[in-house]
Amino acid sequence: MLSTQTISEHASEDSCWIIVHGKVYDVTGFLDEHPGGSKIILKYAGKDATEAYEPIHPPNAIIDNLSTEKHLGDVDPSTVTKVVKVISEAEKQRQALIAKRPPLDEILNLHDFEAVAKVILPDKAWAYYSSASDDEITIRENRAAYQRVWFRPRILRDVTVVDWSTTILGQKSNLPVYISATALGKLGHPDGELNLTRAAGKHGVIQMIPTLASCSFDEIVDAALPNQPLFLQLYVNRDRTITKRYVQHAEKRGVKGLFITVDAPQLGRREKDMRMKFVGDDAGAKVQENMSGVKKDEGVARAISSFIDPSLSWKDLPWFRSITNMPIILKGVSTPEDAVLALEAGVQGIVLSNHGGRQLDTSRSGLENLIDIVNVLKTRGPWPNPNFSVFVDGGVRRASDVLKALALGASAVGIGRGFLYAFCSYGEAGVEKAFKILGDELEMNMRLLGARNLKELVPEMVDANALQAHVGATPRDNLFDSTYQPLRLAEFKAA
Ligand code: 173
Repeated sequence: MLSTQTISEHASEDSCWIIVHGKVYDVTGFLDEHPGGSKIILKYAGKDATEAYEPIHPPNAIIDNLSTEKHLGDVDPSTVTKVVKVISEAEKQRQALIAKRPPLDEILNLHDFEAVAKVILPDKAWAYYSSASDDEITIRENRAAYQRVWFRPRILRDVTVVDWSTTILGQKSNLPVYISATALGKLGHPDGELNLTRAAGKHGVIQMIPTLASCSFDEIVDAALPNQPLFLQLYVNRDRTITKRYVQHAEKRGVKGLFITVDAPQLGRREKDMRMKFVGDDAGAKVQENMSGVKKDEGVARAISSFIDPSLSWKDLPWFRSITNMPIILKGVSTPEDAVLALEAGVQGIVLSNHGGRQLDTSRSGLENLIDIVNVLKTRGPWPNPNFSVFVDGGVRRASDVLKALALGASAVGIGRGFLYAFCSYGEAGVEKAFKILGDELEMNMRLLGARNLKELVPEMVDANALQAHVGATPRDNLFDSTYQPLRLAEFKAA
C-alpha cells in the first residue's frame, strides 16, 4: 500500500503517478499516448484524478491501457486526509432546481426534456451536448428542414388499428426510431448510457453504443437483456489493431450492426464547448497560468478525439468487411455521389447525417439530402432495397418528423440528443417516457395521415416542394444581431 505522501512525490513529467478509484498508477510512459494529451493528466500528477477521470472514461480504460507493472497498488487509506467536499453555491442551486423539476407526467413532448436539461445540467455538460460547429447554422437547419415539409393526408381508411413497429437491419424494433450515439453520457447523469440501455430493453428499441461512451462497452452490453439488439458506432483508431479488437469483441458480444462514422476526420469547432474549457475548474486555471502549450481552445470533445484516424478512406472498407460479418453502415453521408459509392462498395446502408450540426457548418440537412439520394438509388437497383438501408438523423423531435422521413424513403430515423436530454433530466424513466410520447404521437399522426402501417407511408403523403428552398429559414446572424450596433437613421439636429 502506498501513502499519499509517497504518491505526491511523483508529480512531474519524469515520474507521474495518479490515483483512480483508490488505486495508484504510474502513467509516466503513457503521458504522450493519452488521447487527451499529457497536460490534462499532469494536472492531477501525484493526486487523486478520479473525479476528472470518471465522466470521460469507461471504468476499465486505465486498467486496459496500462501494462500490469504500472499498476502500483492501493492507496493506504490511513494516509488519506478526508477532505470535506465544499459544495459550491452553483451546485447547491443546481440541486435545488433538480428537486423542483416538473413532474414527469407534465412532460408532453421531447422539447420539454431539453428545456429541463438546460436548467439542471452543469454548464459544462450543457455546453458540450448542445453545442454545434461554427455559427450553428446547420443545427438550426436540421429542425427547420422538417418544418418545410407538409403533409398530404388521406381520409376514410379505417384507421382503428395502426402499427408502427418495424425491423431495422433485420432486428425487430417497436419504433421506426433508434437511439443514435452521443458521447460522454456521465457528464449529464451518473448512470450515463445505461439509462438508455435499460429503457431500450424494456420497450424494444435499439440503442447504438457510442465508441466514446462514459460507460464501458461491456457494462452497456451487460445491462442489456438477453437478445436485446444493439448497434455500435465506431470511431476508427489510427492504430487498426485496436479497432479490429474492438469490432471483433463487439461482434462476439452480439452487436447487430456497425455504424462507422465517416464525417469526422477532424472534430468541428464547437465554440460553446471550447469557451467552457477551464471555467470553474481551479486546477485548470492554474495550468492555464503556469504552463505554456496547454491548448486552451479545446472543448471536451476535441481534447479526447486525437485518436480518430483522418486517413480513413474508401480503400479501408474491404478491410472492415474482412474483420466482421456485422452489417456495415456508413454514418455521415450527405451526397448522392457518396451514396452510390457506398452501394457499390457493398456496405449494408448509410446514415444521412451531419452529426447533429457538429461538423461541417452550413452543410444541408439529412432530410433534404434524402430526396436526391433516394432518386439516384432508385436508378441503381430495387427500391426499397432490402440489402441497403438509408437512415436519417438530425433534428428529429416529433413523430411527425419521423413520418416525413419515412414517407420520403428512410428505413428508420436516429434520435441522439432527444433521448440524451430525456435521461439527463429524468434518468431511465425519462427515456421510457420519451418512447411513450413518440408512440402516442405516431399513433395519432398515422391515423390523421391515413397510414395504418409504415408500408402505407408513401411519398405522395408529403409535399416536400419547399424543402430545397432555404428561404424563410435564414438563421439569426450572431455578429449582426449581437455585436454590431444597428444602422442609424438620419437624425434631426438638436434644437
Ligand atoms: O460529436 C461529438 O462530440 C463526438 O462525436 C465526439 C468525438 C470525439 C470525442 C468526443 C465526442
